[in-house]
Amino acid sequence: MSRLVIVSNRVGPLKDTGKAGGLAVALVDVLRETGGLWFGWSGEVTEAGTFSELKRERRGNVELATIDVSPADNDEFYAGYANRTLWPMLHYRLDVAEFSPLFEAGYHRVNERFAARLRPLVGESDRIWVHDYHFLPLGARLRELGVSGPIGFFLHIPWPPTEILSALPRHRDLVRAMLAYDLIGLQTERDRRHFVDYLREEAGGHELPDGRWEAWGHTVRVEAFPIGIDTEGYRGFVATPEARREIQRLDRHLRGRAQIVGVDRIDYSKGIPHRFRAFERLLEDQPELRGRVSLLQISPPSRGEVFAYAEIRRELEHLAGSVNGRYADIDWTPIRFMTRGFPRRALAGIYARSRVGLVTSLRDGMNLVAKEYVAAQEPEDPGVLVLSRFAGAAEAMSEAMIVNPYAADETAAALQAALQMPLDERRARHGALYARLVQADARWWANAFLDRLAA
Ligand code: GDG
Repeated sequence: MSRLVIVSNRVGPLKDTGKAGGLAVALVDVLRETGGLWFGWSGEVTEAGTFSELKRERRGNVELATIDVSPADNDEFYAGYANRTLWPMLHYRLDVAEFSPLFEAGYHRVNERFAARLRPLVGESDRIWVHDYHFLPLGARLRELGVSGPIGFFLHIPWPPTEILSALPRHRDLVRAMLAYDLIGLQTERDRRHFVDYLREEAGGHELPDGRWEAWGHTVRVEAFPIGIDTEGYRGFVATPEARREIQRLDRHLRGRAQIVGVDRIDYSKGIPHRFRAFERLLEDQPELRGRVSLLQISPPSRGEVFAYAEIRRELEHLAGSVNGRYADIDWTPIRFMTRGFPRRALAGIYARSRVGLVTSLRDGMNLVAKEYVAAQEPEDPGVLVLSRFAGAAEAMSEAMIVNPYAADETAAALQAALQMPLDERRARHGALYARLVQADARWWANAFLDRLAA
C-alpha cells in the first residue's frame, strides 16, 4: 500500500507522553500501518519562520517533519485568520469574526509556504491527508506544484449554513480551493449537508450518480466521518496509578457528595458561562441540593493572545466568584473553576469519580470530552452524560440527556434528573453509548476516511 502523509498544524508526539490527545495516538497508529510522514508546525516561532530548516524525527517507519513560523506568520495566520476569522465563522459566530486583509494574506502565504516545503517530501504514490481549518487551501497549492496523487481533507470543526459562510469575504475562492481535494470529510451529517448545500447554492454544483459532487469544474466526494476516541485504551486509563490517585483525592474531598464535571479549553464555543448559569439555576430551584452537589470545571487556557479568549476567561472568573459568593458554605464550594490542565490519565480518574459529565457547547465539531467521560465510567455504576444538542457528538449519542444550553432551566432540570437517575436506567444508557464508542473508535474513523480516499 502507498505511504501516508499527514499534514496538520500541531504534529505528534510519536509516543504517548501522557499529554498527547487521543487524536495523535490514532494518527500515529494509522501511520505505523503503512509507514508514513507527519508534516506541520514545529511549535516554534522564529525569525526564519517557514524558511527555517526542516526538523526531522523518526521512530521506526514513521517520520515527523516540521518547520517554524515567523512572528508575523503566527500573528496573521495562526492567531489571525485561523483563530479570529475562520474559527468564529465556522462556529456560526459572525459577531466575533474579524475580517482583516492582513490576516487573510498571511493565511494564504503560510499555506503556500507549507505546500512548497512539503512538496519535495512527497513521493509519486503517496496519499496525503490534510487536517483542519488552518489548511483549507493547502490541497490546491499542492496541486499547483504538481502533486497528482490522492489528497483528502478532514475538518474537525463545524461547517455552517451558507447564509453564515457567505458573509466571509472571498468565501468562494476559499471553497473553490477546497475542491482540489478528492475527499472532504466532515464531522456530522449536518455539516455534510451544509457543505453540499453550499456547492449547490453558490457553485451551481450537483450530485453525480456515483455520489460525488461536481462544482466549478471539479469533482469531489463529501462525506461525514464522526471522529472517535481510543475507547478501550481510555477505559484502561482509569486503572492507572495517576487516575487512582485522583479518585482517592476526590473521595476524600467529596465524602459522598455528588460532583458534576466539565472539561474544556477556555473557548467561547464551549458555552461555559451557560453551564455556570445552569448550575446556578439548579441550586436556586433545588435548595436541598445546596451543600450536596458541586461543579468542577477544568479549563486549560488557550489562545490567550486573542481578545475574545481573554474576555471569556474574565467573564468566567466573575461568574464563578458570584455563584460561590452567593451559595458557598464553610465546608462546601459550589463551583471549583480551575484554569489549568491535568495529565490525560489523571483526567480519566476525575471523569470516573463524577456523577455527571456536562457538555454545553454552543457549537462544537464533535466534542471528545463527551466520549471520554462515557469511556471512563464504571459499567456497574456509571455516571450520566448531559450533552448539548449543538455538539456534533449529540448526533450519535442519543442515550445521553440531550439539552439546549441556551435554556438554563432545561439544563438544570436535566442535571437534576441525571443526579437522581436510577441505576438500571444509568446502566442501560451507558451500555448503549459505550458499545457505540467501542465500534466507532478513533481507528475506525481513520480507516473509514482512508478507505474512502483509496476508493
Ligand atoms: C476540536 C474540535 C473535535 C482538555 N483539557 C485537558 C485535556 N483536554 C483534552 C480532552 C480532549 C481534548 O482536549 C479536547 O477535545 P474536544 O473535542 O473536546 O475539543 P477541541 O479541543 O475544541 O477539539 C472538536 C476535536 O477537535 C477532534 O476532532 O471533537 O469539536 O473543536 O481530548 O481530554 N487534556 C489534558 N489535560 C487537560 O486539562 N491532558
